[in-house]
Amino acid sequence: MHSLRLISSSSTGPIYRLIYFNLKGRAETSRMMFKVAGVEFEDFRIDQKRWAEFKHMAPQGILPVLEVNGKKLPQSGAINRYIARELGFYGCNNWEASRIDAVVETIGDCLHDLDIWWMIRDLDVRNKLQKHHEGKLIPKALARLDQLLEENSEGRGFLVGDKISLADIHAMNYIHDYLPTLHNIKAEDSFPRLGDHARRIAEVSQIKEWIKIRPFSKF
Ligand SMILES: N[C@@H](CCC(=O)N[C@@H](CS)C(=O)NCC(=O)O)C(=O)O
Repeated sequence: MHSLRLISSSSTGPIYRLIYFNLKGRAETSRMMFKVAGVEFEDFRIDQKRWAEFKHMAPQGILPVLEVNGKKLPQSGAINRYIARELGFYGCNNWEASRIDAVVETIGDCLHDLDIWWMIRDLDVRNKLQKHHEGKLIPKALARLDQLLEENSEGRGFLVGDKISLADIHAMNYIHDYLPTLHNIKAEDSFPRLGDHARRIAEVSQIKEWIKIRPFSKF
């Protein structure tokens, strides 16, 4: 993305630029970690209509890309973990980091399936897959998340350990945004503990403020 304008920062830390479309999608968890940590980053959004001009500059021809002092990192999972490690959202030890991974992977199972669904053009197949996804896969994934939550402080605190992590923010985005918007599913109807967790995370002051002011996008 070298042709994009240079950014400046008054801080002495790394200069971060997160490049994505005007979507929450695969970048919102990263954005929220920056916000909660109070670390400056450039939230660079490419107009999808102009994507062809920029695509060749993205390392894998896809977004998001995180630039750290001009170096480019692709893949949202890697970006999330990089930010989580740098800014303290990846637990206190290897065990906690791996439990955080377990949460992210549980959500990843659903998102992977969603990717396949998006690509299917045959309406009949698409509807069948959607029914399976919403009727079977999502409830199973929510039950697994609920169990992970219950195993940590009986579900009254965070998903892992005793402070907010990548797991909490990622799960909140999935439950708070993806499920109601894309599937018309309210997790709290069947899993009140998970719904309560998402509500509490969305109430964290920096997240609450960001949700209020962030650029509008449906997904
Ligand atoms: N596994 C990648 C997938 C990235 C991906 O598919 N990004 C989409 C937007 S959500 C994209 O860049 N599409 C444009 C294209 O493929 O040209 C990740 O998680 O970052």
